[in-house]
Amino acid sequence: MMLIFLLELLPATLCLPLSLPLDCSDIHNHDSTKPSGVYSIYPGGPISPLQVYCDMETDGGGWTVFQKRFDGSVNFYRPWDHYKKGFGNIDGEYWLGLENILLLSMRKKNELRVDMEDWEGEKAHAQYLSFAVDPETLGYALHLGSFTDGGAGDALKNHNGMKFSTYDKDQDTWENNCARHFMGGFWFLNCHDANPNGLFIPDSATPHGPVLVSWETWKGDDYSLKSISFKLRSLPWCS
Ligand SMILES: [Ca+2]
Repeated sequence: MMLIFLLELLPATLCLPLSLPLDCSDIHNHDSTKPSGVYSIYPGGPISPLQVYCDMETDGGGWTVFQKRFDGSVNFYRPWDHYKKGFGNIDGEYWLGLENILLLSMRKKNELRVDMEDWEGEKAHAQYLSFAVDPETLGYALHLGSFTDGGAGDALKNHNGMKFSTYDKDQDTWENNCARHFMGGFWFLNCHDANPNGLFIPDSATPHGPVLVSWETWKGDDYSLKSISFKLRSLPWCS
């Protein structure tokens, strides 16, 4: 028991040969031929495996996916407790959970990439040099580093520094409730330039207003994206 306890206390910055991966980067760095798919990672220590989808293809691979939408099979209009713990299907659509995202952002320095696709098959992405969230007591506030444009534009610019909100936990800067109004949990301000956890509408031609899965700087806030995914990649720490 004591050994397990001590292992959990080991900081990730000690460059020991790791038998258990903290994230998808560790898996990829150990064996770069591993395909994209579901893997177990251990950001919470050796007795707390976490199933996650690893993107091993995009821009060299090694991405830990924490949000994924592409078929509308999972309801994202959920309460705080669900957004905290995570929900959905790891081999389908899911939200990894704010506690898990916090663990990942505490263990190493990470970059963020958001990949998206429209209904004509066009793709774009946005990338941020760093990504971190605060603990729950500080509202899981979002902290993003410098932006690199992959054609999608910087729709998270105004979300930087915001706390996370759900319909039953309003931490936005609007007098009303953004999460309730725009049908999903996110780092809302008053309210959004991106609504990745909003309503998934398979028909992009049907106008529903800004409750849709949207990225305003690419397609506007009344275009429902065909897919979107948020992924983290840790920076090398033993080079
Ligand atoms: Ca409010």
